Amino acid sequence: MHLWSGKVVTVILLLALLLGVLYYYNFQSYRLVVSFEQDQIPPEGGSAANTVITSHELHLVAPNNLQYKQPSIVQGRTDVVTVTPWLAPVVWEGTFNPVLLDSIYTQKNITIAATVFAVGKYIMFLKNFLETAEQHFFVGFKVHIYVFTDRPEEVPKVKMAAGRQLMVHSVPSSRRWQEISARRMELIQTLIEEKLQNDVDYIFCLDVDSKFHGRWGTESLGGLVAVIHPGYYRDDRSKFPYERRPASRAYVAPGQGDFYYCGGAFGGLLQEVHLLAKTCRSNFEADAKEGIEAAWQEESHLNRYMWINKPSKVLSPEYLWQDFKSRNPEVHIIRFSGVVKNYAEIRPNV
Ligand code: UD2
Repeated sequence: MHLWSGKVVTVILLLALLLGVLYYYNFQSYRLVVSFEQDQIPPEGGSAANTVITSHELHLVAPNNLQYKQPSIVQGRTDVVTVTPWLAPVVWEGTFNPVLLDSIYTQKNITIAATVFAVGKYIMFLKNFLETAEQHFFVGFKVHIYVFTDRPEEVPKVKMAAGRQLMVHSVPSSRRWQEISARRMELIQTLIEEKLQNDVDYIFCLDVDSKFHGRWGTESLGGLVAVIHPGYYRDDRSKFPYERRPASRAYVAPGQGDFYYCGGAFGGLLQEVHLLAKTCRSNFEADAKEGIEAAWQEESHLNRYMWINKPSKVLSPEYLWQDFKSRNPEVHIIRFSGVVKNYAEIRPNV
């Protein structure tokens, strides 16, 4: 009898212990989620991929003493469209308040990565790119610039502000410019997987033969961010240089597609850009196995991707103009633009 009641007590104690463990486990996971949302600090060991969406994208907290111009919903830009049909903002000068946005994102303590490829003679563009990035690209924020080059010894020394860093990665050269340009997707995918997961919140992938002229900052942050190509934004989509062969994985059929986006600038949250790079790379490689190279290499694959996976923020051509074009009246400011270059002189092939 005594032995039997002892066993009952042991079973009850074990059950109580089990319930206690279960309760603690549930409570802990709840606490981690809630505390992260409140404090905007990732739970220890939590990857940026899990945490960024809740903190950086959905919860925008402004300092309560900030003074700024009253916003209006009846006055503003009327000469351009500022929202896509899927309700993503299209960023033009005059549609955002930089002081308000910077104060919101400063509190989040974010880090922004940028990738830039300078292979072969394209190294000549790097100095200007880096120097102007110091003046205009996310000034006052933590910025990590990743340079990919086959000439690491020729990377210029550019003085960078506190919190800004330059990382140089060696990559092989190629005899075809098309391959250099297209291989960027693979290298961006690998960089994110191997180096950036826990250090960076957002990433932008930019062409090196370009320079900054005006602010490119927190207004450009978003989940998946695309830039409208300056050469086609007034055209009918039948004129867009999409890949038109159905056999290619970059194919966009006549009558389809939203805008024509640049291959020279895109970005967003780390996990979104990872998915984009991985998908474009695998489609590019699958095409190559069948002897197909899309009309504009990875730019064609990016356009196909962005048609299916709508960007959550679209940057106007202010964010990638071309120096050989005169400025159109709706473009109030040129923030970043491609320099004029002699293709025959700088590319390894024509
Ligand atoms: C367009 C796109 C570019 C890419 C390409 C199609 C814009 C402004 N540019 O530009 O991003 O999608 O079409 O493949 O949207 N590079 C080197 N060394 C080379 C060749 C290229 O480093 O020998 C790198 C460099 O970072 C350069 C980028 O690849 O900025 C794109 O090459 P490009 O500028 O020659 O391509 P382009 O002008 O046809």
